[in-house]
Amino acid sequence: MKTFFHVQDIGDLGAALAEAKQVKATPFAWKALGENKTIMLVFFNSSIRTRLSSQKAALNLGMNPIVLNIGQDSWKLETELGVVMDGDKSEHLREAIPVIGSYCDLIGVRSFAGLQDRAFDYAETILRQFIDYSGKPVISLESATVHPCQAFADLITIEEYKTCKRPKVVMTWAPHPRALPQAVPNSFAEWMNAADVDFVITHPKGYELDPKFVGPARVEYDQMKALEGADFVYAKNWSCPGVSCPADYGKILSKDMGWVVDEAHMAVTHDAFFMHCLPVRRNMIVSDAVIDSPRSIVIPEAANRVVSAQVVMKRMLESL
Ligand code: AN0
Ligand code: CP
Repeated sequence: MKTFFHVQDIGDLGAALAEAKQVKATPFAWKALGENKTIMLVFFNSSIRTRLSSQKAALNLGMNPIVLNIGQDSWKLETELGVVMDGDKSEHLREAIPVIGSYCDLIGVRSFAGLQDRAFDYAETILRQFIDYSGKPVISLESATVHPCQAFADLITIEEYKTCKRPKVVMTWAPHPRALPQAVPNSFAEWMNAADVDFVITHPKGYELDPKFVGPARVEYDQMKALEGADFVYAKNWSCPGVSCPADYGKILSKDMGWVVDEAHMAVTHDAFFMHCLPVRRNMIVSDAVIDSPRSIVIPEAANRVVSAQVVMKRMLESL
């Protein structure tokens, strides 16, 4: 595997889930695979889970992780081509990426959407440069439009907790005070469409995700109707994807607190499990009662981030 970006990169999902189960049961069985190998984890944005789970996954495989926080302990990097670099950016990605690539065997990159320019974000302009200029396999650790390590961990978690063959999984938008990217809902939709689940997306009008991620999923604008009979409720905020109105890209269109997932919402489900990728704002996205309930699986979901990262790194090491 040379890139981990879309669900297709992992190939057959049944095989990937079986491998995840094996990796979870015997995490240290491939210690020799990563010997004398280095992964560079490049962060343009904050993280707890991605940073720590990626380092842990690398260590489980016997690999050396190095973390680089851009702009804090590195030079500030220019990302756009053709600009006169007379501002605060000291170096261009065009030099920095091949240099980083020369020090490692694999690269992981976290680079959120800027939410200013839809075309720049949806072309994955920064991640593409890492793929093109590093000469090394590249993992998206949440880039402008996707968060595949999260979606893979979510799928592993659903597989572990489901009690019927084809569970109903509902992804619901929820309010948030800041404009957030669409990467998490885009990837979750992409992975759920590829998995054997009954998948429904619910959000207020104007929050339609890009059709290439929605695929054949059902979209239901009535949140309560969508949640009826759900086995899993996956909450997430996202800003306007700018599909029907490009001028609204990255904007907050609603702060309707009626969408906060509380006990009244969970009551119409099939005793659903509650999921969220974290970090989560309590009583904005989900009520204390729901996230503290025994049906909340946000912690095991986060724990599975080590498993998804380890399967991806293992496959990349095997194909070096
Ligand atoms: C980020 C987002 O919504 O994309 C990261 C989630 C994993 N969330 C925040 O910035 C709060
Ligand atoms: N879920 C997730 O990616 O969390 P972090 O932003 O803390 O890495």
